[in-house]
Amino acid sequence: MSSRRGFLRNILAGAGVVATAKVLSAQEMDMSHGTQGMKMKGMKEAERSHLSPTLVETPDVSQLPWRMDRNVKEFHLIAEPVKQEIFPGRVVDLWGYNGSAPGPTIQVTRGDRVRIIVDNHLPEATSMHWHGFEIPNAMDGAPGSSQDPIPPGGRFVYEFTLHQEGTYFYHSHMAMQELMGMIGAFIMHPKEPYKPRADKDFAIIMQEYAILPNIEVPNSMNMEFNWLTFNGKAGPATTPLIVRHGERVRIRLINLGMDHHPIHLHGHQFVVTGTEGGRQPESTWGPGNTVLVGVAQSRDVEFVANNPGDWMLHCHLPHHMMNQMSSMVGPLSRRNGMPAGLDMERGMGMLRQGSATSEENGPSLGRGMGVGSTAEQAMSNSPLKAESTMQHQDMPDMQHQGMQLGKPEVSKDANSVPGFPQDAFMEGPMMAMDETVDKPENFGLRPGWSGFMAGMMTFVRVLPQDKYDQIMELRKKREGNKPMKMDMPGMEHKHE
Ligand SMILES: [Cu+2]
Repeated sequence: MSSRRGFLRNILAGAGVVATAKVLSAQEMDMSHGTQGMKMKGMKEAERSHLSPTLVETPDVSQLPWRMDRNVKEFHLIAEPVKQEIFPGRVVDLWGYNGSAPGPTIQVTRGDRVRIIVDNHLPEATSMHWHGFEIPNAMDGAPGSSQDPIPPGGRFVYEFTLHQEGTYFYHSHMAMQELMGMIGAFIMHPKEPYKPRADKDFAIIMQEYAILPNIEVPNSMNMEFNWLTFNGKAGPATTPLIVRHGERVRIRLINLGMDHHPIHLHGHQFVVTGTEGGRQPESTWGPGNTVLVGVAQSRDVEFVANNPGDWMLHCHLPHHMMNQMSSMVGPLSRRNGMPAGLDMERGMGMLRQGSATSEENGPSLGRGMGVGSTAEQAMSNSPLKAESTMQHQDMPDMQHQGMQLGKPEVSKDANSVPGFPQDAFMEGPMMAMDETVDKPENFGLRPGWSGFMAGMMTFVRVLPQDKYDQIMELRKKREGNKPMKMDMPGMEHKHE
């Protein structure tokens, strides 16, 4: 141990100070640090952009800056507890890197010599695995077999040369820590762009958490996930992917959790051009619109955005298109005749007091010992009380921060239909929060759109030039208004 520490100290002494806290946009990285950037000074931007691959955007996740130490690209990752706002007002305690879960995105170019300093600010040991990397065994980050775990307060410095290309990721190799959020994208660019070149390149990391009402910490043992995220956000808090009509788009989908996710794109056919093992030969490309991204896998899809509009991109597992679902939500929403024995609010996961796992609440929230609630009852509908019309005014308690609370449309005889309601109170005007999630990328979406977005959902917005420019203009303004480092709170105090 002590000899390793000494060895590390030497490396660090040579390395000097680590990366500065500035967050760079993809464009800035291209200009200031891109491997191609130096020798192309003086070239017109348009010419240059055809020679280097498009930098990857990870909406809602920052880019990890680096510094050059002679010929080594040096990054600094800090494993630490983070507060992640996965949904407006829903701040949860996760574990991640440099202030977020997932951690910041790393982008390198094939052939790069890379050094990554990993500090452990967690209260327990961790490890850092480079998923799919063909690197020396000692750098693999497999705890116990290739190295000792990094103790709390400890540091390990990884260094290797990369000869691969593709959508890779880094993650803690401690199983339960993975379920606390500890993953980040690691993109290895080819030296020259693939043909046809992608005009836009995005990465999305999928994660799931079981976080019961009134609780801020995920239950990493629970298999009933009720918060599903793209890049650390549940819809409608996800940030749409903005593309120009006619552009070629690549989306890199990364999954590290307990579930597999069939990701579906509306309005287009795509081809799968890459896996977690890198680029796929073109002979394997066939059209599709849904790709199953299994655990520990990545999938690259590409398509030409030839169909203008705001197109949903989402996991197609119905329960993964929901937020905070706790139990049989639809039938629960009855004032009397609740199959699981509780009222509508609690059934929807809005627990105002008490523990979600208490004897009273647990079974009805679907968190019993494997048996249903003792209050479970037959599914046939009981007649509604005369004054109860399932309308807004009957739910005086249903005031929730940021929601617009429009009325759902239900037919007069709704209550005579077995199974009603299913989505009436879970999707639609009641759940809309357009203003709360307002941001440049959402500009111009249809009013009320947010009431229908939940869980692993976002948009690919295929826009005509003028609307595209409008959003880029708004984005520029927003970025001008706030200091860049705000995006990366974990970095602020960690570097001196
Ligand atoms: Cu899914």
